[in-house]
Amino acid sequence: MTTESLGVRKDPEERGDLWQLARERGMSRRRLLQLLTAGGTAAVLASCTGLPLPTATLPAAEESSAEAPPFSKDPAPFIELGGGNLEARLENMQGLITPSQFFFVRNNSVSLEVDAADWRLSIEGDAVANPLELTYDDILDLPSRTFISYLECAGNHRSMFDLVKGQAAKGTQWKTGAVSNGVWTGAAMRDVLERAGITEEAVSVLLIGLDTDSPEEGFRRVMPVEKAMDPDTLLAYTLNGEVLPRDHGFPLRALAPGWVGAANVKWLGRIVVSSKQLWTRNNTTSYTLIGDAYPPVGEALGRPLTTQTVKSALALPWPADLAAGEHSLYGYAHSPNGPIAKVEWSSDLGATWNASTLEDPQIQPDFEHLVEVLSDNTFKYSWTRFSLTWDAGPGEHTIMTRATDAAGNRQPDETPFNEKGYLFNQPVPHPIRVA
Ligand SMILES: Nc1nc2c(c(=O)[nH]1)N[C@H]1C(S)=C(S)[C@@H](COP(=O)(O)O)O[C@H]1N2
Ligand SMILES: [Mo]
Repeated sequence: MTTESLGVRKDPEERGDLWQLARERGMSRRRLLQLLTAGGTAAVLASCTGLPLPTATLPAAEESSAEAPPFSKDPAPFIELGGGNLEARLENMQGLITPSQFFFVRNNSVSLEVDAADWRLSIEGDAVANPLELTYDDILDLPSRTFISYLECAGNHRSMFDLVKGQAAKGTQWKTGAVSNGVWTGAAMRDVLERAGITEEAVSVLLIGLDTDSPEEGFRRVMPVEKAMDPDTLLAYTLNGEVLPRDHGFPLRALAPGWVGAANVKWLGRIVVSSKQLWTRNNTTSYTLIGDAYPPVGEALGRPLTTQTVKSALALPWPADLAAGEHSLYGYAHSPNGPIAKVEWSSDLGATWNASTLEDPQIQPDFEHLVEVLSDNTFKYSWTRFSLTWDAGPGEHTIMTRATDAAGNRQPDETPFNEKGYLFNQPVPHPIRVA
């Protein structure tokens, strides 16, 4: 995949490409982000074009109303499931990248409002020699990486335990929209851990969010040191080229490509590096596979989740209503183990399977400019868009899709039940009514 195949480059000013314009005018990424945070696009353009600048330093604390709304984005385009959850409608996504306004949200409490000027990230624990406190600017000053990654809640497809297997699992009844695909920029978590003098004794890295209303003080999730030190595990501060939205963890979140959504801690405030295996609610009773198929590990009631599994879904409403005749249907497939090799589809509940077409990574024009700052692993963690052609006759139908990744992992015929309904990945029979 080369950048040429992604489309013709236009003049950055003409296509409103802030990042490239800023780069051409010699503006540092740090300055760009400061301006974006403080005054949005207008502030960056003013600075690039030499117009008088709004007095923009770091964000002035917004006047906080008595009760902050649970989300900063408009919930209208989403399926609202109650609590802190906004389920994405895959049919809203017209290309590879999920625009922020359609990106799913999963909060155990509410979207926090954090002032970057007061915010600090502390790195502490018995397995760091040099505990640190970093400011937002310190993080922006570190070398950055940019790539596309999907982010999926471990509970995505949970309602299928009930709808498909007739055995309901506890938790938010997501259908297929607790997943989205974004372009992320951040510092490598590894660089920060190394600055703090991480020692050879390190075993567990505990990430703690600033949420105070979540079931335990700060949303916390333990990551093994190997994943924390993976160069692609980020402390992310932009999504789709814009300052990380409040709903997605401003000013800083963890991005753990391929791992369960819960590992991607938002509004990150503390990192504790420990020489012992740590256990908290979120790797003992939550975000843990509990059931007959999953013998308990350590202090957990089952097997703590790590990576997601290979999955696919159609980008259609549930149920979908179509007119009779030939249709091109689209969907998305993803795996934590590299690219998708094939997606098959079945209109007879899996008796026979047909090949679907894997689309080239189509970056929508709005996001094309970001590709220029991308690297070798630009698409490594991206989902894949696929299409199939179906001749729809009147009546009630289902279409199932089944993905196989490059490592040969295929969606299984059966996902064993687990109490909290994580990682359902057997093919989903998508209901379609044809009139
Ligand atoms: N601080 C904090 N981080 C969090 C959560 C949370 O409730 N609080 N939810 C987690 C879960 S369960 C998921 S699936 C992802 C969702 O990320 P998104 O809302 O940006 O899509 O965030 C994770 N990070
Ligand atoms: Mo999640």
